[in-house]
Amino acid sequence: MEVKMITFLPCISTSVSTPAPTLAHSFPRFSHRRHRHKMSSMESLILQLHEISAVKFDSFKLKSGITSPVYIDLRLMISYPSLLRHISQTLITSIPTTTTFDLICGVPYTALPIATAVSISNDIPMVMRRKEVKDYGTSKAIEGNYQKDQACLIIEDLVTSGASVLETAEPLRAAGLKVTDAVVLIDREQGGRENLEENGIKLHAIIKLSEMVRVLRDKGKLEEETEKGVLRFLEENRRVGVVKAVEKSVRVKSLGFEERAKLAKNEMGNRLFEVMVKKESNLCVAADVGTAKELLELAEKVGQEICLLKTHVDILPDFTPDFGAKLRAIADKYNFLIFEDRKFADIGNTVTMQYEGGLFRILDWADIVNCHIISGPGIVDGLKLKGLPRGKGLLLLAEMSSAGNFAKGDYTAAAVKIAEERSDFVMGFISVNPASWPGAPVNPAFIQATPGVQMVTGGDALGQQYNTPYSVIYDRGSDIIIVGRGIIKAANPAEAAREYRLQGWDAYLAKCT
Ligand code: 5BU
Repeated sequence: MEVKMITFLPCISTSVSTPAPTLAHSFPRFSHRRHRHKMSSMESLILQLHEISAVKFDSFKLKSGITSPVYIDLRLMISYPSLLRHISQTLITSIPTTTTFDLICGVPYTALPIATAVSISNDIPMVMRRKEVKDYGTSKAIEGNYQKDQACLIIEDLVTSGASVLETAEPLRAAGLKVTDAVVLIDREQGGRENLEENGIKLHAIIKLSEMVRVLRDKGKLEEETEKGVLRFLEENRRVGVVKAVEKSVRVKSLGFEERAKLAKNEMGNRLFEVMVKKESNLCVAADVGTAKELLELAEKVGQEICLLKTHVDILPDFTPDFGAKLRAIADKYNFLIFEDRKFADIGNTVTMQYEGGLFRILDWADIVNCHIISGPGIVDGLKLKGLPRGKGLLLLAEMSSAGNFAKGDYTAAAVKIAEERSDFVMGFISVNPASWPGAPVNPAFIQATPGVQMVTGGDALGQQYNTPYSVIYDRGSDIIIVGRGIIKAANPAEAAREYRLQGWDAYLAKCT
């Protein structure tokens, strides 16, 4: 492998005032001289980043699908310790003195070494947000020692839309920490500042992408054409970011659950909306426990927090015919509905028997069931034949949460069409990203319920994919979060359910204001 020798420009002095080892850190406000120092430090940083090829100018296809004339890969900085030191010092000294904080947290993964460098050289305690929450051991989303109400500064390497910062802020806030500020090395100026501001986070950026290209052009590192191309790209994409934000606010200012209850044509759909409003809960717990006994105990524990309890009755080895009546009594006591996640998939005639008969007699005790539409609309007609006269409701699987699933595009659109044509029985959908469906927003009479939810994004070893409550409800346009292991494997499921309920409900309220 070719080893490139790089001479670094001198680092800024590391003799910035190290804060006293008390809690609540802040750094002196910049004087004029300090400002000049900051400018030259920024220029030196830009040149160093360019020199190690952390910033490249060409035509790059980004994750979002758009083609960008600039690509930034800050992961490289870990190979250059003096640059990492320089970055961490510049970041921390650029925070205004008015901003105080007790802890810092880097956004995984690229900003973790920066946060660690800041922590060590400034004696500021750090916490770490897990990207994947373990479902064994402590199942903590936040590692490290902290106390409720401490202020935590988020450290990030690069901000585009601000989504990664928000994904880190969310579990920090859920853990009781205050998050009001984030500091970032490079702001791509594509709506991140505005998005974060909307979510109560002030962004402090060291380098703006437009400044970066100007400096590189001034220092003869960039052709005028390239500079112009990048600035044009930024201008166009800045607008895209703003338009998206506007679209979002128009979309989310749609109806609240109270109004939507009136629109629901299915009786159970109407009831579910009303339960949600009454209990201020859009939380469905997926009760995937080992036995019927445990399931009933769990229902008692989380009953007060939920609007729905989701079951997989065929996993319960101790199922007895009185299971339904026992669960019904708990559901009535806490005012939640029962959703058997049966995922019917056969032809109409067969599902009528599977719904009504067999060992489980689902029709007797489940308020809601769901089905695939793989076999065509006849499956819905079959279930409706049995369910409608008894006031039940049906959710169609329009999307799934698992990686590589085939429920997308035309399949999702077909589910919407079938639902529209049978809205007396179909109350809504299992969905993942209904805000992105063609013709969205979907008819608000339908309820959207989304599995694959945990406090942090990630997945399990078998293809499950997790989004956060906020992103599911606010960004992806769903109504109900379906949470299984995030609650049932928690040390205290009742407390975890409460936390998920509050997060889910806050995200819903944010959509309505
Ligand atoms: P988890 O422990 O939060 O991953 O559980 C998710 C639950 O939702 C589990 O009962 C699944 O069977 C269910 N689920 C899902 O995860 N993804 C889907 O697309 C559908 C259901 Br449909």
